[in-house]
Amino acid sequence: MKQFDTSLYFITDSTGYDEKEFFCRVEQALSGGVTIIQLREKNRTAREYIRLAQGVHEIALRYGIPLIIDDRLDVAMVVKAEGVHLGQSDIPVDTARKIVGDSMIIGATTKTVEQALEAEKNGADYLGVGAIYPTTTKVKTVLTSVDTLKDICKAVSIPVNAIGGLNKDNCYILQNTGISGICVVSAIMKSPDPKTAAAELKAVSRELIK
Ligand code: TZP
Ligand code: MG
Repeated sequence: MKQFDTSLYFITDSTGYDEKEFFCRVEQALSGGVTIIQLREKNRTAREYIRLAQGVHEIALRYGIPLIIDDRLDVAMVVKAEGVHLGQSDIPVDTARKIVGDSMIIGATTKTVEQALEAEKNGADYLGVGAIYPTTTKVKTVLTSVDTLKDICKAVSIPVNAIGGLNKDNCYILQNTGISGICVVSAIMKSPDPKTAAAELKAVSRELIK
């Protein structure tokens, strides 16, 4: 059985940072206590994506934290990442599961109970649900209500994480929803102090899910 903790799920965004600064921020976030990390790159060639993934994986392995690759199963396999995250227009979850077998973590983005049940049935290990709040991160998404989030948590037995515009001051609306954790990009990535930001968010998340 795969063991992973989604309580503080950090999604990277290298936009605006050179490689040195990006890796430095990733390391600071890990030292602040993120429990799982996703490399999310939308405008990279496969080779650039692989290079960045290798760099992030090296750091994440030192902290014993699983690396998830967004969108690209091939990149995840090449760098031997612990997992892949698939959206509704990426490789279908059941196809990915057939290719990688049981050991790789597969996450799925879902916005409705139907999508969530389908992803679970097809072999997803966890779900990301949102956007809960409007986000400044570049993404094609619509808002998901807290009621829908709650319904999804009730409907499935795999971990469900909330995502979208979350920061330490606005997570309170996620109380009693049944989530297993929060996903954040900018609250850590754009913080002047990613380590402290991660530590504070982890405390908030642990409080929410206890
Ligand atoms: N999916 C829904 S919202 C989002 C993604 C990838 C971006 C979340 O970024 P932030 O900066 O935490 O709002
Ligand atoms: Mg995707």
